[in-house]
Amino acid sequence: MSSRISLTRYLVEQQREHGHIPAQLRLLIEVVARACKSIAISVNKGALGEVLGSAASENVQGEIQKKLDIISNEVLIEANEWGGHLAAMASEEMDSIHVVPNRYPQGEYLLLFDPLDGSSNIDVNVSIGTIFSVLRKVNNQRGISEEDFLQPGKQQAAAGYCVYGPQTTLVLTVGTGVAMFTLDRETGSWVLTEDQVQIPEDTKEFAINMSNMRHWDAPVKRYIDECLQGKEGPRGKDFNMRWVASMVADVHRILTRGGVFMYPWDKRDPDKPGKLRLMYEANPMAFLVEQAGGLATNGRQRIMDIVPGKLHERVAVALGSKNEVQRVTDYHLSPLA
Ligand code: P6P
Repeated sequence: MSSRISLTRYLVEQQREHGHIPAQLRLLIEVVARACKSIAISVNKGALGEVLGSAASENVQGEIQKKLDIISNEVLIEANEWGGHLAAMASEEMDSIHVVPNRYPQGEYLLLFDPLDGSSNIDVNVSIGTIFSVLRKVNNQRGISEEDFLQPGKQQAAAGYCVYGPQTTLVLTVGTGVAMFTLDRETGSWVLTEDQVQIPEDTKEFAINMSNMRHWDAPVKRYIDECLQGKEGPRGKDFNMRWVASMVADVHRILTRGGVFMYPWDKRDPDKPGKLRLMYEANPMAFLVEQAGGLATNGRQRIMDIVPGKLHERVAVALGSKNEVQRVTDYHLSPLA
């Protein structure tokens, strides 16, 4: 069996080859990876761990928090506070940023995360995941504030997710391609199982919540309708549909075999650009998808070019196989006469 490459060795070799991973960033990634292992253990216990069901609280999004949402958030906060690699953290589950307490040294990075994405799937034993995004602290003059986080996704230093599914898999980019690490439960180590992941430019598989069709705007309706017409229609091929309702699981499938994922604007909430969050869902996934040769737009512009106005900003998302996302974007930019 070829020698197994651990996460640590991968990061050391990326640093050697690209001079791309300063020690603080390497520590950050290893700490987050270790926190994901702890979360995986809690998730895998399910009913045996008394961690299923809802907590008696809501998050800033107005969503009922699951017990595991809160547990996962606390695991990530506690794992990252003391290391000296971070200045502050932001989470889907917290109204405002969490600045590293004065008793610990402050570092160069900002960490954002959705500690447990897809949590509506927890109680029904369907894959869920942790999504994280890493930014650099750009203003060294003063204390950290929310404004320091409001950077476009193209400024991310690293991004990734951990999917808690049949396998527990960590997927990571530091800007030199996408690598996948599978958790070896016997040794507790992350083992490199895919490197330089590439998304096929074409696909026959789309992921969207079809029950929202009546709420979509015309370009999205046109794109999906053409897919549904199959080989007799303008696309000249039949399409398949998947919707896990867990972004991590849908994106992992797309990174693995191609596809297009969409959560578009819809008229139920016309003032909201979309359901998904820019900073800790769309941006990290967009970084990964682009690093794997795909595209990620909000229907009109590259997601990673969007300058955020607020921490919990939402965005419409179309990401995945390059030629399909380009088509969706073209339909938005040059609608039928
Ligand atoms: P719906 C999970 O709540 C999430 O944020 C994403 O992981 C997922 O893609 C989407 O929402 C599912 O939304 O409306 O289909 O339940």
